[in-house]
Amino acid sequence: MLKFYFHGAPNPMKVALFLEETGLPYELIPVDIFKGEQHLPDYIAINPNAKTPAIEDDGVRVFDSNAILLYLLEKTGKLGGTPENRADLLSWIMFVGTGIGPYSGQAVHFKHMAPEKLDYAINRFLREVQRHYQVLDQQLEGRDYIVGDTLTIVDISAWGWIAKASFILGKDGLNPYPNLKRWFEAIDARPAAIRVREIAKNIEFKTEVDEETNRAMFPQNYVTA
Ligand SMILES: N[C@@H](CCC(=O)N[C@@H](CS)C(=O)NCC(=O)O)C(=O)O
Repeated sequence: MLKFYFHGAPNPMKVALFLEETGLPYELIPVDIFKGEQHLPDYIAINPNAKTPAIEDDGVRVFDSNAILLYLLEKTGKLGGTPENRADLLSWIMFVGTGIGPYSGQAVHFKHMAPEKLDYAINRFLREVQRHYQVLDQQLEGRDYIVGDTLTIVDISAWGWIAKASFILGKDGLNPYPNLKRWFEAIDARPAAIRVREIAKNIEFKTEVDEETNRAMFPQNYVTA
C-alpha cells in the first residue's frame, strides 16, 4: 500500500486532500517536523530534501507536494481535468508550486518565526502573497475551479496554503479577494477537506517551538563558522 509521510502543515495537507478526494488507499506515517524527524536517515532516504510530504508507492519514492500530485494524477487518471486544459493545468500548478507556496512560506517565516523583525523582508513577502492572491482572484472571476470546470490538482495544491491566509495577512485574510474567498470556502467545505483536517487534528504533533524545533527547522541560525 502507498505510504504517505505526513505532517499537518500546508504542503502535506495538499497530498492528504488528493488521497481523500480519490479514495486511493494509503498508510499514513506521521513525521513530526517540530521534533526534527525530517532529518532522520531513514526519512532522508525517501526525501533527500528533508521536508514533508513524501510518498513511497511500491518501491517508488516521490517527494515535493506538487510532484506527488502530478505523479498521483498520472497514476490514477484522476483530478487532471481535460486534455484541452492540460496547458492551463501545468501553468497553474507551477504558479502555485513556485509562487503561492514559497512566498507564503517566507511570509510566515519573516512575520512569525524570524528572530529579528525585518520590515523589508516582511513587506516583500506579504506583497508577493497579496499579488499572487490577486492573480488567483482574477482567474476565479465567474469560475468555480482554477482550471476548467472540475476540481483538479491545482485547486488541491492551492487549498493547502490559502488555508493560512489569516495567519499570513491578519484578520482581513481573504476578504479583499472575493472570488478567491468564495472558491476557498467551497473547497474547504468538501467532505474530503473536512476529513483531512480531522486526520491532522487527531495526530499529536508537537506544537511548542523550542530550541529542538528551531534547530530542526531553522538550522541557519545555529551555523557558527
Ligand atoms: N517544495 C516542498 C516544500 C516542503 C516543505 O517546506 N514542507 C514543510 C511543511 S509545509 C516542512 O516539512 N518543513 C520542515 C522543515 O523546513 O524542516 C513541497 O512542496 O513539498
